[in-house]
Amino acid sequence: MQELSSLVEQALAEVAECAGLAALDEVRVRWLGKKGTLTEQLKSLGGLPAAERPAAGQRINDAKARVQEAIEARREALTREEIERALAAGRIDVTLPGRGERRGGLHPVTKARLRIEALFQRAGFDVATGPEIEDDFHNFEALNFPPNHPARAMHDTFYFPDGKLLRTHTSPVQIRAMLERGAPLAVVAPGRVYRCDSDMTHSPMFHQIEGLKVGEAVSFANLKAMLHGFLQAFFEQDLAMRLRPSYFPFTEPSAEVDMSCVFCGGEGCRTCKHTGWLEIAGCGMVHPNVLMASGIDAERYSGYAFGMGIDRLAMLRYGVNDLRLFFENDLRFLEQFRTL
Ligand code: 2U9
Repeated sequence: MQELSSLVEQALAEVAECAGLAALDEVRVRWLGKKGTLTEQLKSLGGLPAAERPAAGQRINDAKARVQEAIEARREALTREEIERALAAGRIDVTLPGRGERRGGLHPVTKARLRIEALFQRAGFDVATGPEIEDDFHNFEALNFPPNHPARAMHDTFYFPDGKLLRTHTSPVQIRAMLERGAPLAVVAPGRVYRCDSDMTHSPMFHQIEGLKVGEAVSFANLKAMLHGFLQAFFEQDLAMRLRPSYFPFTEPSAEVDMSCVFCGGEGCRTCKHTGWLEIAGCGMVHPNVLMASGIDAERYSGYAFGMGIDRLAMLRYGVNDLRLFFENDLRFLEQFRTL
């Protein structure tokens, strides 16, 4: 009896001293395991007189239960301590500043578009946008393309089964603007346009910006001055500009716009194919049929219009020699425009 209670005290002292779960388990095995000190006590019961065995067995089992209980309590305490330690070690200070993720940049075509828009806004133009899925009226008919006219074939249109189409130019935006706002009016319409055409220098989707000014004495001279001023501002250099007669169904007269080469200044180089000139835009006086289709009195009002490719303007301004670079989204290319 005396011996058992001193064994229990010794076991409890060892349990209390355990500093970790592994040590605690060693103590458990030493006292309560198959060959543990207290378990061995039960085995020695056989040496007692039969009358004493039940009481002695009871005392030994009580002793084992006390030690078992102490081990469980200690295990719980140690586990909690371990969790506390792990939490303290892994604590995240949410008030620390971030790691400085690098900021992204705008796509060069977007940069060019914003720059062009800002220049025209400064000259009194509003920026207008419209749907990329259009109908025949806004994309062709109102722009004086007669049905089955060969000029429609020039546009290599993507059609939907229901007769709708992907706009081949941003001109329908300006038809909508005239129908909604009437004259006088000055808008630029930037956006994606689509033509079923793809090679080294043509993408089936490209970006255009068109301008339209309608008013009471809008002249071809006004058009020429606006375009020349725009090109010099956009390229930030003195440029020569020339017009060559052309044909578009929606303008009359019509012209192609060339500017002196921004790379060689007109001397002749690879970019301008040794001509000294770069084709940069198309323009003309809005055809009276177009004004009338848009509800504008063509006797009272005249208008000029122009169109140019934003991708091409971006290539020339940023010195990009391959159109496809704009559509591949290769970060090694795009990162060079982060701060531009
Ligand atoms: C309305 C009336 C007239 C817009 C114009 C051009 C000439 C032109 C091309 C330039 C390069 C398209 O991107 S490109 O391939 N554009 O040559 N565009 S006049 O004339 C309009 C527009 C809207 C209501």
